[in-house]
Amino acid sequence: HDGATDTAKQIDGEALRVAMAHSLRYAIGKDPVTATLSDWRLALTRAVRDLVVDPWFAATRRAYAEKRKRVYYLSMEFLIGRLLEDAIHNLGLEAAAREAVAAHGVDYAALVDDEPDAALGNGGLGRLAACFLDSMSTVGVAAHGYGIRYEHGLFRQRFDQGWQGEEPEDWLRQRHAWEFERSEVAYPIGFGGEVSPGEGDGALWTPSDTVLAAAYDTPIPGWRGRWTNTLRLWDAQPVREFDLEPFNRGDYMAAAAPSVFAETISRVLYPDDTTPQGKELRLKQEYFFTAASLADILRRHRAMGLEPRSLAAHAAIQLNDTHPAIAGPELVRLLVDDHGLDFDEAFDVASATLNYTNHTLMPEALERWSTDLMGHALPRHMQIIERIDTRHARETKRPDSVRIVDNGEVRMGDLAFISAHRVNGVSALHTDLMKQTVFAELHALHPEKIVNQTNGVTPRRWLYGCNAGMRRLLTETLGSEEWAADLDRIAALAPLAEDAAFRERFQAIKTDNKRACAAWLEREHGVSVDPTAMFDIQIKRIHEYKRQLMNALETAALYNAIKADPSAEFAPRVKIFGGKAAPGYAMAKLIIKLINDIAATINADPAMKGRLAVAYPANYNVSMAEILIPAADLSEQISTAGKEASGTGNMKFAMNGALTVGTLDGANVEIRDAVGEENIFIFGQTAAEVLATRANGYAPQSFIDADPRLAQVVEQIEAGFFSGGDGERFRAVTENLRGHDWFQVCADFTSYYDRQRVVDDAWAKPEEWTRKAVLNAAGMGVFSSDRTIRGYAAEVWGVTPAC
Ligand code: 26M
Repeated sequence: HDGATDTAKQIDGEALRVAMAHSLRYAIGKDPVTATLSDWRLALTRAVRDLVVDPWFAATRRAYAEKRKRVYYLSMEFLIGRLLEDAIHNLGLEAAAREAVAAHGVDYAALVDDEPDAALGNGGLGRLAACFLDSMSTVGVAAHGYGIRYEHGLFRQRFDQGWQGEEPEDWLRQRHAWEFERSEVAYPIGFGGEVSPGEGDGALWTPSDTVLAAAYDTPIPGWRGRWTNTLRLWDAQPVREFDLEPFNRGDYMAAAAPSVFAETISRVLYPDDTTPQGKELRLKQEYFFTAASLADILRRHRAMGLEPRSLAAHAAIQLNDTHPAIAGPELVRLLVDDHGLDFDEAFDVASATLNYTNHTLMPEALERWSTDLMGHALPRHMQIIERIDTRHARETKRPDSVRIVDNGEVRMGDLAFISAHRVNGVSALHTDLMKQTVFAELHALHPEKIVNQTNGVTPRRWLYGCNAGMRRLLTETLGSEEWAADLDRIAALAPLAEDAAFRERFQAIKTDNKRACAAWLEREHGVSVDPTAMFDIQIKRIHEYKRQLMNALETAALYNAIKADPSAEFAPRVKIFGGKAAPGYAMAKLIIKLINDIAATINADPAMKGRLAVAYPANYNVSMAEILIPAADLSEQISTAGKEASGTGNMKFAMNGALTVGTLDGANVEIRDAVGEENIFIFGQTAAEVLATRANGYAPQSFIDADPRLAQVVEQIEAGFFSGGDGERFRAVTENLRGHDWFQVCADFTSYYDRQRVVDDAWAKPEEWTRKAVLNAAGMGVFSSDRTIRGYAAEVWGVTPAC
């Protein structure tokens, strides 16, 4: 490809101006005289959406005509962020869009910025699903994403005197201009009730409650419109809007009761991304979207004139973690109870069609449902799960080893594993650890099942879209814009790392991005920072295992060191934190407050001017990441080794020319291999060393005693040094540090602090630093999610991409 087969209609600025005027008037119903910024944004969105429709139909027809095997990506979360600019970039419409918007007298940046950030996900898992949608459309995998159309996405975070507060998010208040409502596509989804025996292996399930799953489609255009897929999100609706009888009596609450129950199911995204609470509503959400998706998949399969037993030849279903793992039993139920297959045939079809991606090894994060709850909400599925368990035990001749149903609980990871054709990890290290730990027994029984597919990120959003300066430099250097769909081409930067003139241009782009970021921090968050200082950034969900606490301790120790010796040479730094804590995760919320207290102390000290500053802008989300990542000099990837399955922020930063300070965890290991170990700052224990430390009776206090810099900071926190003399506030933090320190912050602190001083030394040699930065970007080809999707296509799904 070099643009030759692009199917997106080319349209100039004048034509787009006219299209905008037309949508404003006829789709939005507004006169230009009274149109608000949002009206103009909706008008441009409609005009661009219109241009997506033809390539969308073309891809749909082609998939059908070529009888392409289809991929179905089932995910509780799609953290898609804003879509307008992304679509404009993919379709090559930026110049036209800028011209059209300007012609209407509207500011383009403000218009794009007006779009709500669709936060239908918590973090890495949801954002990965969004990158995969973009890549499946770019490489031409015929795919549907299936998920939930949450009315409220991830909560908005605010800080009240440094404490996290949460507010509901409301992205649908201004209607979602990208979606097409499909009122004709709706499936009844049952819950509860009774099961009576049917013919053969079949049964008759009579649910006690039923809701409707109604489809909303968002087209996902790939690069230059060469392929376009669909994201289908399910909205829960009542089968009947309201009961007329109580309404006529005047009991309006009772009349509305059925719609309240139904609509609750798609009301809100659960804000916890590790500890499943075992809440009934969560199970209902999982079953709701999984059952609707499978009904839709089977309907499409049947509509092509195909038999249910041939499903695996025409469809591959990917389960994004265990959240949709009820797909195994549900597919068996449909095939047995509705289509008359016997149980063994049905299970063979299901387990040839389904695949499962694991995203975490942390035992507390693995989903388990009590058999009582499951048996009550999904009685037929509980029967089928027991039968899958029995069959597996019999077939593997290990009746006592792995059991899906164990101790009154259904273990969803084991269910997903056993129901799947392939099971994958998300980085090489994580995949090895899966084989050695959580799935050791199952792996021994099924040694061909586990495969690795290292995560990636879409270079359209995370380089082309968010970093216009780098985009121009790459396009000029590489000769066309095609690097955005073929990121391996970026390797051609490596020799230019030795070219002083090139380095200067590369560095100038970083400086520009930092200036823009500093202006944004000042404008939106009221913090002023020096754009010539090193921007040292840690942005991700707040979790103990990600060790924002270690970064905060190092920040405080650096502060102490500068105070103790004002003439010492430390690199001037701006430490930037971003991220949300689950509302019920007390320790994570306390760490947020500690970071904010340390920030306030440092920022208020005039001696820190030009030397050290800390910024923690509230409400980190995808749009904020798009500002911070291109401005980063240093990327913090400092999790306890063995805990971060992959990480994907690590890839986004390196792509944008940041150097990484990190542990040998998740994909950091592969990033080191790709950029060379002299171009990354690795520190700390390996995964094996972390286990050995624990096994040898870890005593964090001995590490505190051994490093006076750490001891001083812990004592300061205990004395209330950062909190106006309140020595109680962070007791839970310091007691944990001295006592258990589950994530071995103390064991790695010294190595981290010392590595940061090596980072300081590297910063003092700007030419060397930039050389390393160029080599980081040059090594990132392999971390495009296009590579990841081609890997899934070949090794998991058995499909051939069209592009
Ligand atoms: C489960 C049950 C109830 C409520 C919420 C959940 C839940 C939701 C999200 C559990 C885990 C969730 O996400 C985990 C996650 O984001 N994992 C990250 O996945 C990324 C993509 O593979 C990896 O890069 C990260 O390392 C991994 O932490």
